[in-house]
Amino acid sequence: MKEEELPEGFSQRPRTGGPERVNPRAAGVLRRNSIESWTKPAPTLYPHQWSWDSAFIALGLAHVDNQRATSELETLFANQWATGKVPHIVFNPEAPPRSYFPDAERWNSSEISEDAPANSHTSGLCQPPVHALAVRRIWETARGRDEQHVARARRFLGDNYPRLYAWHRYLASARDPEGSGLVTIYHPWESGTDNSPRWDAALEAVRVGDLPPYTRYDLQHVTDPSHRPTNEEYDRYLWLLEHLKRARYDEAAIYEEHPFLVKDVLFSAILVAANQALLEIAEVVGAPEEDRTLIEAWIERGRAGLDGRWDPDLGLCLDYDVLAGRPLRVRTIAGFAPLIAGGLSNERLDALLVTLDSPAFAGHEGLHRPLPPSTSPEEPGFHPRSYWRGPVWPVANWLLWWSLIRAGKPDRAGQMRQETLGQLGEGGFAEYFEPFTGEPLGSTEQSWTAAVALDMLAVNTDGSA
Ligand code: 9WN
Repeated sequence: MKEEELPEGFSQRPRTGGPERVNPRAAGVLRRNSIESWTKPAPTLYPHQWSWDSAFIALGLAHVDNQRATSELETLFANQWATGKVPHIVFNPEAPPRSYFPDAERWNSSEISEDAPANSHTSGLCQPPVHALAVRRIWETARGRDEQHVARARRFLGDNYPRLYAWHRYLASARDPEGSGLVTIYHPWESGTDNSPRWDAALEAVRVGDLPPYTRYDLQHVTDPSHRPTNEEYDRYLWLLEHLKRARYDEAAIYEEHPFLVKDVLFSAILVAANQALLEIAEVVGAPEEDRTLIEAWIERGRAGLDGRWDPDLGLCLDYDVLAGRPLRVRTIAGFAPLIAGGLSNERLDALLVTLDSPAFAGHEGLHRPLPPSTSPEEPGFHPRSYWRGPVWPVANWLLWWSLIRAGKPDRAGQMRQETLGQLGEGGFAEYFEPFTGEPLGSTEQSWTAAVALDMLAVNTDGSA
């Protein structure tokens, strides 16, 4: 059942009462953060284009302004590397000086690597591949509208299918030389869950050497520095960047000597879900049969890889430290990866639902709302106010909500939606929320928070748009 139709464009009539009132405000956040063809993740903290933020933003925009949703992704994909990698940041030349660090100069990717786009500046990392999910949403929301809309969306799919395919092929090959079905990340920033305790053990093993001096600018944009990663974490983040530069961003060289190589289960699960979307897109554009066969193989391999990382005692899936040769045994929302990848046995699905509603997550006593903290409050690394160490992230709730619908659990999905929208109605479109008080933290007016609200409001209970 649709809550209600969203009016065209951004100018929407304000509503009152209930979670639905987030709708016009959500569209307003995206409008205010919008810069020509793309959207800043937040007004000041993040002044450039971020990869997975843009994918979520496009997903939300698909319900409001389908054409603007396509330009969001086109802008990002125009900066794809020759290897197929979609960079995690595309730098905005108009951003105020000293507004974000590491900046384009520190990454220096177009100078260092022939694979980087020559006429723009990007980071040398990537982020989880949510993009195909957004492209599919653009198609779903265009279908059934006038011919012009449908034709434009079909063209967009045709133009972007090869880019998506190259992106997924890069992840399935350069990032998985072992053929394990799991993606290797080179930096916690690639996971999108930067300072999660998932990475503590692997990061501790990284010895920081002679690090060129730097100044953090992120701390100017938050009310309390303890919400952001610590200086020690930043030193390690910057040291890993120096390593990547020394390897000239060359995949084989990185794999030889990089001190942080981790199989990320959340990233890998998103790739499986994105490959399912890519299969549907391949169908629409009439892609060659061999592409589809390969995509199907990636899906199967990804699910098998996740299956191999299942921890029956925790009822969760665990990341794997390639260099140390051991699983990273920390309970975080990433552990729900198999739910996102889909195709589960009833037994595995039930086990995941039990964990989700257990005291380790959404069933923890004293939570402001029954929403899963990013890190389990039962973990020693939990911190209720620090970034990915405990706060509730609406974008993570979206991933679980959407996966629950796909898993045939509409009631549990409905509760997740209701609580998430309720939280936003109460605290606004913050980047993340304190799990025990519901206090909004990090950046206010965070674009992807607004975008997932738009999607949650517009999508039917069976997941169709
Ligand atoms: C580093 C933009 C990004 C998100 C990430 C989130 C945070 C950056 C930072 O902000 O990361 O990439 O400076 O902390 O962790 O998921 O894409 O919103």
